[in-house]
Amino acid sequence: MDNKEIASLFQDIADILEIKGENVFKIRAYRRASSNIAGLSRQLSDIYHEDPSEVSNIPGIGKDLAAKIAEMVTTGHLEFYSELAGEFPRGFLDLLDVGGLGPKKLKKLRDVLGVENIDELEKACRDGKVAGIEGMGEKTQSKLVQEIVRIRENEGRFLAGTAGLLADEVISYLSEAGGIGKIEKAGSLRRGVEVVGDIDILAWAGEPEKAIERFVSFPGTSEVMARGQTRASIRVRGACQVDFRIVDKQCYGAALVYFTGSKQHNVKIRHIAKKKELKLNEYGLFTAAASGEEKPVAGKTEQEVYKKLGMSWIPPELREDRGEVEAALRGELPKDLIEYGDVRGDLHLHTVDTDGQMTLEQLMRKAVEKGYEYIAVTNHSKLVRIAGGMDGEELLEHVDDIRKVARKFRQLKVLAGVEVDILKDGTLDLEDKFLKELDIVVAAIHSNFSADKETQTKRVIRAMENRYVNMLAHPSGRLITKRNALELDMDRVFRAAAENNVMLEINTHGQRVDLNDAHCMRAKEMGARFSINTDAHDTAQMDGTGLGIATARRAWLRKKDVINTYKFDELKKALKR
Ligand code: DGT
Ligand code: CA
Ligand code: CA
Repeated sequence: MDNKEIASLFQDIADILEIKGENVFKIRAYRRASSNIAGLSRQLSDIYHEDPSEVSNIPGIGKDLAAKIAEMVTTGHLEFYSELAGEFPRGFLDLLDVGGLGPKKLKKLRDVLGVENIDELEKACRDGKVAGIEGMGEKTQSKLVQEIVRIRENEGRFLAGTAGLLADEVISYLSEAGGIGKIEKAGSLRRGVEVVGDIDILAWAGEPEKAIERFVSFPGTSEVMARGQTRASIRVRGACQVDFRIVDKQCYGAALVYFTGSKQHNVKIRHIAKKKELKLNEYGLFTAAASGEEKPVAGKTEQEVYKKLGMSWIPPELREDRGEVEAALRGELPKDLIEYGDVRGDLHLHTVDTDGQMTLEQLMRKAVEKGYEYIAVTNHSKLVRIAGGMDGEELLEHVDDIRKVARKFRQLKVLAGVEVDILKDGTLDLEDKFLKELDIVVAAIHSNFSADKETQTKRVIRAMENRYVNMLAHPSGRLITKRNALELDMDRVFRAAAENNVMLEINTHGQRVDLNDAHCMRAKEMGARFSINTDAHDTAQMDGTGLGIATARRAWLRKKDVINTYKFDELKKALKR
């Protein structure tokens, strides 16, 4: 277990102890330990394996907690937690994931209304019983309903970031065996949707039975849900479903169009085919039966199918029936749509100097490896205590460090920046005299999530009006499976971004994807520009730009809409305020 997981488990324990009504000092000890662990610059497992006695020298970690940490880093498990969790009915502790529902409220809901799971919570809200509880009210109740709606929407669905990695694993497992002609992702995953229902994989193969046999024996398969000669479905690790289909080489393109979807897009192009007296299905494009014998017109490649339908090839991310078919028929698809290789640098990155896991040197080495032209180091400001946020003086020293390390990487331009917190009233967590020393200022909200729409909108706009702010990070504030977006008048936010030349982030973290595609489309209409950033805390996360580019493509963004596709000189100009 890494520090993040251990810190989060200690938080959970504190929550559970609070629900149980245990001693406040004990609860506080877990919270303090959790926050200290989150701020550590070294992994507990490394510390432990070097010298076990060192663990209890960490502030806030006594003998008892040190023993628990030892158990976690050696076994990946904590018996004490399992026992605690076992005292509650199934589904009850899941309620802690409902945004806005801390242990205090949860305890009350259980004591007063007997709520033990999400269904009961939903019923209690809909019956108006929650509003009647002391300290909750109508507003809490309606927020809880919104949270439950979000949770239900995502039930049985998976973050594309996670599903994409699994899909890649399955594909390379299948390819390793040989005998596969072509293989790729289809469905929502290929269209770059941020949350997917399942994984679809399409291939052509010389001996389909063999490929199917290998597929159903993918390590991690917990269930073979369906199995035929050319198609099969498995469930992996008790969670995500993977559909695999094998088609003939001759109709691979038509099948890929069909299984990429979306359904609405398919309906639209089938209709176009009909108008041309053709028939389109997963086997190909044919002359319609009415005109006699069915003859194949196209099918081997997607390009060919679209061409015979009288349009140019449509990028998968656009296939949502949002006007792409009409545009393709007119030959008016965006010509300079952003491409996967277009990003020249990442402008939102964290190091061990606050809550990241990588050193400045590791970050820069990784950036060079990736062929980046520039990067920005943007650690947290002081408000985010749990992340070891810096005050102004600490930040200036950090800037010196950044510049010093950067000298070793001559091929890389390094921007010394900060991710500064937007305070409750829209002022910033650091004074202008510090901000003006930086190459780039990224502003973000990490507190007061529940302010009403007017307050929240004014807060964000005020922050963007600060002349040192260059970018608004994860603007909507949503965490797909954990928290609804902030209440914001997005049109006003986007307009202010355009007017103040503040870039809007497309944060590529799988849990965020923020802004999302619909927001990007709207913001572009209002004249805003964007930056696709990973917000990486370790070097592996720096590889995550793909999901952000997919999102940008889904929003029809062109290269020029996204500033971190610019050459460094142009980037500097774009950041000028
Ligand atoms: P998901 O899995 O819910 O995230 O979304 P998709 O789009 O991946 O949907 P899925 O896995 O059910 O099917 C994959 C593609 O296959 C879908 O995008 C279009 C095609 N498809 C599946 N069923 C139908 C259908 O009944 N009609 C049409 N036109 N296409 C279908
Ligand atoms: Ca799918
Ligand atoms: Ca499917």
